Amino acid sequence: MDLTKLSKEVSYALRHAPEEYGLVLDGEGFVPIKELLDALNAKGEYERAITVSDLQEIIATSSKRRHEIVGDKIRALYGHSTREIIKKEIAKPPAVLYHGTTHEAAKSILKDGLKPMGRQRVHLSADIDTATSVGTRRDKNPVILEIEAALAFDNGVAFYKGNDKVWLSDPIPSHYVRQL
Ligand code: HQG
Repeated sequence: MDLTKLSKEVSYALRHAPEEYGLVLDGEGFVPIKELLDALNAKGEYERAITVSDLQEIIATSSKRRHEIVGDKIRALYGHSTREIIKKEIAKPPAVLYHGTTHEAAKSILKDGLKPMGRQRVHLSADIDTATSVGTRRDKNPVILEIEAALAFDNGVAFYKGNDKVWLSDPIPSHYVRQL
């Protein structure tokens, strides 16, 4: 079983295109596991039927905690681009968070601030290593930005927890951002 392919398809369905799978995310981004499995299996693109154990395995073995199972439901923890904004609990962030990006994007961010771009919220990293691996997706020598997260939060910018390494936020004005 190609678990990487499955993980990518689950992310695609739960973050970006639930309607392509006949799924409707609830307010917190959950769908019934059975509906997801039925939709994946109806396409018949895997060597055998996908089971709940396959979903548990991608969650248990992935280096990033992207999905969460609670009871008989599953959701993506971050990354959404669907029109309906997924409800997340506001949480106080640590003093600083990081964002790894390209040289070109960094220039705009230092001028205009961090924007969600194609997703519902800005994505931030809890540490420099995580920000570096996020940035390396697009630039082999990424720029690391440091965000004064607690100060921005105290001044009214909402932050939300994705997982232990990934934080989400509303747009962040540039005066909270500096290049390391
Ligand atoms: C940039 C992956 C110009 C921003 C990762 C980024 C992460 C601006 C791009 C998660 C800008 C958006 C999210 C501005 C922001 N002007 N560019 N004002 N503000 N940007 O992919 O944070 O493996 O939507 O710097 O690891 O790169 O999929 O966000 O380059 O955790 O689980 O706009 O996705 O996780 O790109 O990555 P993205 P991201 P997974």
